[in-house]
Amino acid sequence: MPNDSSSVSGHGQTVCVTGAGGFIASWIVKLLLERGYIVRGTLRNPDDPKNAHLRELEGAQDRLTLRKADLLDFKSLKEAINGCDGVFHTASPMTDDPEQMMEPAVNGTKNLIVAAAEAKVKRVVFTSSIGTVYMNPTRSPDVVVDESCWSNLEYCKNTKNWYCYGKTVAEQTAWEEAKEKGVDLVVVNPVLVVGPLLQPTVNASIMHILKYLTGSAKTYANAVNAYVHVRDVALAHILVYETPSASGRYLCGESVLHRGDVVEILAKFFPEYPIPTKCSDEVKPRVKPYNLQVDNPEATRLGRGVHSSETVPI
Ligand SMILES: NC(=O)c1ccc[n+]([C@@H]2O[C@H](COP(=O)([O-])OP(=O)(O)OC[C@H]3O[C@@H](n4cnc5c(N)ncnc54)[C@H](OP(=O)(O)O)[C@@H]3O)[C@@H](O)[C@H]2O)c1
Ligand SMILES: *[C@@H]1O[C@H](CO)[C@@H](O)[C@H](O)[C@H]1NC(C)=O
Ligand SMILES: CC(=O)N[C@H]1CO[C@H](CO)[C@@H](O)[C@@H]1O
Repeated sequence: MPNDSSSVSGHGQTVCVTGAGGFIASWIVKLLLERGYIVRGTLRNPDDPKNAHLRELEGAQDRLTLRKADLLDFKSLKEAINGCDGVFHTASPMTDDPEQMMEPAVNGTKNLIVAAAEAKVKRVVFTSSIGTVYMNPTRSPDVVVDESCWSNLEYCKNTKNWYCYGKTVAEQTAWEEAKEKGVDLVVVNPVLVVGPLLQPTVNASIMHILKYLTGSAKTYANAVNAYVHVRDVALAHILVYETPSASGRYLCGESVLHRGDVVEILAKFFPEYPIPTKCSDEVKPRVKPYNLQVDNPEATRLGRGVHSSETVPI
């Protein structure tokens, strides 16, 4: 979008993106560079070839620097954030192993907010998840899932859903710490994110689709997920950063699909691939889609629901 007047909205501002080489973060970095921002990306290992794509992005040569930082190393975070106007905190483990999940997600987020407070940044945008919103077995099916919903920690624990547990505690920690330290925090809660990869390595949410194309999944689950395009997620992060009145949480989702619908879409676009046609659960009734709030006026104003030209979920 080089001719778009918004393409220079970031002119002169320096922002930090944590975990810059990840699936979503790489798109955030790309769009920030397109909009004229000076970007500092943090990585645990800047020299790892899996991060080389960042240096190839348009504008990267002049306006992207990569810093080594670990979420559990406060000093490294502080150094990366010092001098920044804003921070996009996207780095997080995506795993159901509680030992790998909790400390980087929770202590790391706390470190990040404290470092942002000390550096007096104008705003922190935190990448949370639908996982902090919808894990609640007592919600009745007709209730609209929106930004007011919170996952039930006991339920996450009992179902060993440590990713949702960790993200929920991390988001709660972010809110508490931001309030205490006077940090302007805005949260984006994406649903399952799909779309083109900028990075060379496969990531967890891409695996969700890829397993149906490679033949490694012989059947599909009797399950429902909400999906959103990665470019829309990246844009939502930037719009909540740029909109002074933005506050609170922003669910970022487009459609709610049964896995049967997903494999049908894939089969239409990729008939040559071994896409499963059978559900793994032929006994229970087909799980019903949940009622996701995708078009509240505030978020629409911020550009959520901006549809990309590429809507194929791969
Ligand atoms: N993909 C989805 O469907 C989805 C949906 C909702 C929310 N989210 C959230 O979006 C964010 C990014 O997800 P993604 O899909 O882009 O995942 P991803 O590609 O796996 O990226 C995650 C990034 O976090 C970094 N990271 C992981 N553990 C870390 C640690 N201990 N210290 C420092 N950095 C660490 C990784 O850096 P290294 O290269 O150093 O490993 C990686 O760059 C996460 O916060 C995730 O919870 C994702
Ligand atoms: C993480 O935070 C908990 C609770 O504040 C603390 O007990 C633990 O030592 C911290 N871990 C690290 C690695 O900082
Ligand atoms: C499932 C999977 O392959 N996850 C990978 C997602 O990407 C990060 C690095 O960006 C890897 O560390 C994960 O193993």
